[in-house]
Amino acid sequence: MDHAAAKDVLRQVFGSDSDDDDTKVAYPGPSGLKVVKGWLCPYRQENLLAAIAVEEWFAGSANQAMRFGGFPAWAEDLAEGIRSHFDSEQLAERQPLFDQLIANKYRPGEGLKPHVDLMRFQDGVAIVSLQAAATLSFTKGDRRVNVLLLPGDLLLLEGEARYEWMHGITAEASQQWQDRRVARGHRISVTLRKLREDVFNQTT
Ligand SMILES: O=C(O)CCC(=O)C(=O)O
Repeated sequence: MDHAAAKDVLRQVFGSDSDDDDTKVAYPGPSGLKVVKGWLCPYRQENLLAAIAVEEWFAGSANQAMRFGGFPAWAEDLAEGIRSHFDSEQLAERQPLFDQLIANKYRPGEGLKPHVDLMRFQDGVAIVSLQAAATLSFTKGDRRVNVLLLPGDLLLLEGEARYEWMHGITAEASQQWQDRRVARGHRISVTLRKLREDVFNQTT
């Protein structure tokens, strides 16, 4: 997404194209849920999308790609950039920080079933959001917290947010977020996780 397109998304969602808010947002609700808004500038988003395109993961009708270990160099760089944003010291020092990558491609209106990430993965999950806005809904019983993700945002899940709340995306052409509808576009996300050591040892 070029800079003008990124500003269009911001204008559409916020009625303003100001993109200088790079604060880390902690949401009421699940502890351990954090969004680093505008983590990737439009230039870096563009480079990341170009690197993903080179992988040809989404050739044909594929809408998901999964890699274990042996990340391409761009994904190693991406992972290292995330490290300092985790709160726990253990995550800040984990080597490697991640060994599994999933890239998901959503067409406008496509959703993601609410789920808790599989227990075979350790704590500390990161999701990089690209190309279009989407609202990720976190639910626990009758509690619900909607998190708007814009292109370039980084979502971090630790502790309660990772283990006790489900997250998913409603399958709607536009989603309600606060007092407005946010149109869905073609979106790509990159999820990074690390297998538990005991699971890793069984599979290698
Ligand atoms: O696309 C997203 O933002 C969420 C991805 C996700 O939850 C997953 O890959 O398990």
